[in-house]
Amino acid sequence: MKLHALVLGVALTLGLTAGVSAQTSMRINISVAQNSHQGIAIDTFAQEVEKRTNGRYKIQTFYNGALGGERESVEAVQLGTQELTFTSTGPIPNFVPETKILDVPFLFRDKAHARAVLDGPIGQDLLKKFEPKGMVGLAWAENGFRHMTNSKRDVRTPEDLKGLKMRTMENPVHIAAYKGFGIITTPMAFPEVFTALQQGTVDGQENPLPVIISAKFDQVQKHLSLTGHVYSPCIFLMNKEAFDKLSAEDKQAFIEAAKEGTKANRARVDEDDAKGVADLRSKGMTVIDDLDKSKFVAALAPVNAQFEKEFGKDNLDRIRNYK
Ligand code: EAX
Repeated sequence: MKLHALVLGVALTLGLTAGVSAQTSMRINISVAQNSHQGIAIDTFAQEVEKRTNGRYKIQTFYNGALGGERESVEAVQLGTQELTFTSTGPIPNFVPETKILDVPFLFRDKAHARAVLDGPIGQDLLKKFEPKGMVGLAWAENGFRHMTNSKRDVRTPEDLKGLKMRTMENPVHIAAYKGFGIITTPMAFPEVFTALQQGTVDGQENPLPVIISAKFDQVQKHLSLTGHVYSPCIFLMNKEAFDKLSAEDKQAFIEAAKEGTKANRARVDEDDAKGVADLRSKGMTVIDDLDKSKFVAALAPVNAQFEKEFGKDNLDRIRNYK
C-alpha cells in the first residue's frame, strides 16, 4: 500500500508542477517613499511586467533606500547583484559621463521640453551609452525641476544663497554650479538627508516638489524657494546580462512596462507640482514663488562658460532649441 501512495504522490507533484511555468523574481528599488512619483513608477512597472510576461517574471519592489542609496544601487545593477533600479540621474554621470549634459542648470524650458528631449533622438541616443557600462536604460522618467530649501532664511536672490551649507547629490555638474552661487556644498546619498537636515549638519538641500513632499522635508525645513534651477530626470535601469537573457518578446515587455511606469510617474509629478506649494504652505513652510530667475541665471554665467567649453555650445543649444 505504501509504495502505491508514494507513486501516487510523486505523480501528483509532477502533474501539478508541469502546469505551473517557472517564475523568475527580480528586484527594483528607489530611495524615496512608496507614496511618491517614484513609488508609482516602480509599482506600475512591476504590475505591467507580471501582466505582459504572463507571470513569467515577478518584480519585487523596495522603497526608502531599503537596498541602499541611488549611487550604490546603480553599482549593484552594474555588477549584477541587483537586476533593476529606478533612480534620479544624480549619481549617473559617475557611470555614464555623457549624461552630465542633462544636469546643466536652466537648460530646459519646462517639463514638456525636457520630456520631448528625453523621449526624442537626443535622449534615446543617451540611453544607448549605458550598454557599454553593463546596463540597459529601459526608459527615461522624471524627478522634476529642483528647488532650494533651507532652515536659515528666505532665498529671493542668488546673494541669499551665499554661505548656506547645502546637501547636494553626488553629481559633479550640480556641485560646480552650486559653488558658483557661493553655496558650501556637501554631497550626500539621499537616505541620509532627512537626518542631516534635522541635526543641522547642513542648512538645506534642493529637490523637486514631489521629493520634498514625499520625504516630509517640511518637518525639517522652513524656507522653500521655487528656483527650478535644474531639471532632474529619472531612469529605469536594468543589468545588461539579465536583460540579454530575456526572450525578444520579454525584452519588449520590460521596455513597454517601463514606459507605462514613466506615464504614471510623470502624471504624479504634474499632480504634485499642481498642489505642492499650497500643501507645503499649509504645513508651515514659507514659499517664495515669485523670484526673478534671470538673476540666478546671471549669477551662473562664469560657471556656464565652463559648461559650454566642457559640453560644446552646439550640443547645449541643440537641447535648448529642441521643439
Ligand atoms: O531621486 O538624491 C536626490 O536628491 C534625489 O533627487 C532623490 O533621491 C530622488
